[in-house]
Amino acid sequence: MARLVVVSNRIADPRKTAAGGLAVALAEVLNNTGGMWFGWSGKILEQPGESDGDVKLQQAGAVKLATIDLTREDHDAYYLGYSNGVLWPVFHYRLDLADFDAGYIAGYRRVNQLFARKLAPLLKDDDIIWVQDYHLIPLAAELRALGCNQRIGFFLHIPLPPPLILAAIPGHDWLIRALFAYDLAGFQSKADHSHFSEYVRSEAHAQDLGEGRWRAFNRTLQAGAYPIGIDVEEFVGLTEAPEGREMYERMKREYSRRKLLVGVDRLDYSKGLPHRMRAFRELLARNPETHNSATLIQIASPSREDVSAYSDILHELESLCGSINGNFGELDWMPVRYMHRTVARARLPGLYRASRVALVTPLRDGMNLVAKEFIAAQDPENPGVLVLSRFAGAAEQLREALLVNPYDTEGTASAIHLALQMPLEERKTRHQALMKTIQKYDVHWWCASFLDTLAQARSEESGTPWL
Ligand code: ADQ
Repeated sequence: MARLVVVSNRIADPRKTAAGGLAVALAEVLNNTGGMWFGWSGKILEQPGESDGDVKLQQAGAVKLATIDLTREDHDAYYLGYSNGVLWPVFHYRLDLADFDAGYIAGYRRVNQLFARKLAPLLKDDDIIWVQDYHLIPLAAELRALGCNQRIGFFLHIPLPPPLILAAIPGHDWLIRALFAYDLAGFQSKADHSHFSEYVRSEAHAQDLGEGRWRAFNRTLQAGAYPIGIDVEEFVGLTEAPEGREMYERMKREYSRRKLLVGVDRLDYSKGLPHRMRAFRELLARNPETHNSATLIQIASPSREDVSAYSDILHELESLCGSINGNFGELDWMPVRYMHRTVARARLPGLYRASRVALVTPLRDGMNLVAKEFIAAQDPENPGVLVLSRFAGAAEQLREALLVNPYDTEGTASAIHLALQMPLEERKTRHQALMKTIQKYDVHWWCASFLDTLAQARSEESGTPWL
């Protein structure tokens, strides 16, 4: 079996349970193949001119962890600038939030070259390389330029927008050309995959070879949709573990007279948090019987606080929660409990299970794993209801959720109302169907289906005509 090498911006130590489903699933494959995980250490070198340093190698069970440090200048241009100031907003359809500073792309290219330079000497000829996410789109092209001929796959965890949005990025043609250095490019949804197909057909004049294969820039690329899942078994296990149970009991005790609604997100403008609050406010305004009987717990973990669009969303959310509580709250009831923090992973399932409704209403999301975790944590005999944005990748699979348009405040409020009142039988039927889907398409399916295709996919040419 060939060795798997995973490359991502940050790496997670697979021995730590806090690492989450993706790290656990990747660790499993990495373990089986004695693989390696390569990425940024998270450390920033403050002194200008400090060397880009050596690769730090660490053994975590059968898996080798290889990390490098970044200089402040590189980190700011590559990570804050190009990755999170250009690619993240544009790929989430937010051209208004993109900052096309010309210096960023040079930093992005520099760090991808650095990754390639540090990784290449560690590779064996028959390794299979799997690159994760938007930070590293040109990595395969940089590796090819150094003579690496291994099979290389790429998976995009965030959405890919339609061609006319993508084309707003100066240098968009360079980015997509760089994708052709891979043997396989995977997307979260059929919609994202079809945006890719439309782009390469219309902008790159690629030849359609059928079944997701494209020919352009003297290369052949296989593309497809590989929706990511969660480790359902692991999550059900966490629900039944002492910490999960304890959290569940506590929430049930605390909210015994009320129905709980829950939202769990990174504090990111793509997650539609202010829109969600406005829909909840509408629910309270239109349905007086919900006063005193429904409480929304919103947990938003701090994220990318040194990018300015993120501090704006924080203030907007705080002010909306404050005004809802101010206008509707009673001495013994606060409609919204908002917490700006991360909840320990072991406690999330208890919170999900104690909630009657989950609000997963992003304006755009590659997939959204919270939706799947909520389903996995429910009691099948008395399950809660998932209110899900049609603009989350997960909506393509989770058809039995209550699908909403988060921009439609009244429509979302009505769906929340419906969810709060849904009879047990309907809740059970919907939950059964949703559970079946997340079990079938779990994280192990995701890993295996991507890697099986990658093992078959091979571009017919090597060389580097695209750089
Ligand atoms: P994210 O945007 O980070 O990921 P998501 O999939 O919703 O989004 O969540 C990732 C994980 O973080 C989940 O396991 C969740 O439980 C956890 N999490 C989120 N907020 C938390 C909080 N406040 N406290 C504790 N844990 C929290 C990107 C894409 C997604 C895609 C994933 C995986 O944006 O669309 O689903 O990658 O591909």
